[in-house]
Amino acid sequence: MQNRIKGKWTFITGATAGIGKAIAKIFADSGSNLVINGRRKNRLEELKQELEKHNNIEVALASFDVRDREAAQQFLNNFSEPIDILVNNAGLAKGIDAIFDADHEDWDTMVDTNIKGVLNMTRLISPQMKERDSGHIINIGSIAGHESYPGGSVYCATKHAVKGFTEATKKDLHGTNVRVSMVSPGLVETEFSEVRFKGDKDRADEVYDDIKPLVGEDIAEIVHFMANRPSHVNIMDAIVFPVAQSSSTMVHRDND
Ligand code: NDP
Ligand code: 8X3
Repeated sequence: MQNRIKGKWTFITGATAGIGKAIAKIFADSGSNLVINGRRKNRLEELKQELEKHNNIEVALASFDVRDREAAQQFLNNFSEPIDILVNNAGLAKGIDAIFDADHEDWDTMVDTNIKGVLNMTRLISPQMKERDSGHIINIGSIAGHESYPGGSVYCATKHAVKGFTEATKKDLHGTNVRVSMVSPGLVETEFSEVRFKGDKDRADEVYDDIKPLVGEDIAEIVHFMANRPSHVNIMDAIVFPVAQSSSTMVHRDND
């Protein structure tokens, strides 16, 4: 298959774990230079070493919180390479409480990261893409952006926002050659559930008990496929389940 990614610069938010880290690896294997973002700088440094050892690419570290618009702006002011592909992946769920019990701080964290983080990065990077009349913005949405489930009110709302934002961004860039896409996964075994259940590993493991969930690489391959299409091909969205899942709430366990 033709490699259209080699030599490009790909900016991946949330590359310290899970789906983002898997995207970094697969893009590095295709020879894309990378900007890897996340708050845990030590993890970014380890990943940079690993990626540069096995691939002939440049890797830049962007250790900032995507909620921090000034930090993002400052990084980009000092970064002179053009960003060809922006993967807005950083995101999280906090808690699984019903709306009448949910925690305000959890809401703020989800809304500020999953919505405003994506807005911040897109606002900062899309002008250079528009100016060059080329580029690709790929947002990681969720099945929670297509349907809703109890206990997911705010998380689902943020991912519905990502869907709306992705579609509106495509329309804002109508008539240019900048592509805008989204991937909407179901259950992927990453650190996601540990973060949602605030470090309760047993509860997190239960989410993936008795099923074969997706893994980060499954989603990374789809992001890579989207980015590697010919420049006239714009995939808008891909909903991806493990075969054992048929909706947010329909999950077939081996012992069912
Ligand atoms: P992980 O918890 O494994 O990874 C989340 C990544 O996001 C980490 O690298 C984390 O880095 C980063 N991140 C979180 N908050 C911030 C922030 N404020 N600023 C910068 N980086 C941040 O989860 P996943 O890999 O599963 O999640 C990736 C995306 O996929 C999310 O948007 C999630 O909503 C979405 N998704 C996940 C699904 C799943 O079942 N796992 C299904 C559908 C969608 P650090 O902590 O170092 O900042
Ligand atoms: C993460 C998948 O089903 O927990 O977006 O909302 S789910």
